[in-house]
Amino acid sequence: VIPGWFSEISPMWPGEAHSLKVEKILFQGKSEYQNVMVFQSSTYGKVLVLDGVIQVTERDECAYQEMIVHLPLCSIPNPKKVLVIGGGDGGVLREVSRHSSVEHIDICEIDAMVVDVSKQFFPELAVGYGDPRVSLHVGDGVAFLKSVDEGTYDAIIVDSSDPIGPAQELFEKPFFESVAKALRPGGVVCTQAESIWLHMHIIEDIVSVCRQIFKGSVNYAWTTVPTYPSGVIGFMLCSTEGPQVDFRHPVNPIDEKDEQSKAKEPLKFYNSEIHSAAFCLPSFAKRVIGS
Ligand code: AAT
Repeated sequence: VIPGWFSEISPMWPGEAHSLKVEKILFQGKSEYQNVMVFQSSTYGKVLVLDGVIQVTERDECAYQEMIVHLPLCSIPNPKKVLVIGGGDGGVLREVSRHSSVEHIDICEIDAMVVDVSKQFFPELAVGYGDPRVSLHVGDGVAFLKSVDEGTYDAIIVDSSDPIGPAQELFEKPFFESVAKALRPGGVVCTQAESIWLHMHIIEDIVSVCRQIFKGSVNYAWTTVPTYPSGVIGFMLCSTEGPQVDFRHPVNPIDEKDEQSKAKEPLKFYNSEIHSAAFCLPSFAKRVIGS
């Protein structure tokens, strides 16, 4: 450990630890679920850390939040009801609200401290809570989904932390079964699905579970996020039986009109070309995941 630097150390990426220079620690607390820390870094803006793992930095959050939202929502016509699991910082909400077809957004985040800290230190993420279509539910995503009526959502976005700690069950088969039930026919889910450089075994398990459960499409996509372990992170995208979804060819491009009507900052990362490109996998990953 280098004095004055934050190093991200975890058994999920043994033998390596990405480090950021710390200018100032802004918040340290312990919630019912995890240790919460916010610091000002020298080169990535403010950083949110949960149990020692980087969740968001101001500089590169766009690459993750825009992709985890627009990959699923641009793949179906007219998404109306959307559920977000995790994502307490509000960044995913900010992106969902760019879609003018959306009528209602539920978010189920387990940790109220993440929501409060984001409102205090990350106004550009927490701005997502200002949309009147949003309802916040503080609780476990697994339990929340069990209480949802069948066929409720057009899209479910699982913006979850890593499978050590409160997010563990969000990577398991029963959870994916309840996701599939909560979706309408031809509805879509996009889940945080770790790194092809570090977690091929986890990805392989998720893919095999999803192939059993989702009778529409099952695809893996990825993006670059410099402050996530190995600098890349992926998403599992699946659709339920019903109207066919071709994730590689977005049918609902996000256009200027949608963005301007909400007076938002323009998209920084996502566009239709990067959408299609995100599904092209390196050969070593393609061999395990399939196409
Ligand atoms: N958009 C920021 C990226 C995240 S945040 C993940 C969120 O999931 C956290 O706020 C955490 O409190 C919440 N969470 C964890 N478990 C549950 C659960 N069971 N139900 C609801 N919310 C939960 C992801 C960062 C990825 C890091 C990659 N190394």
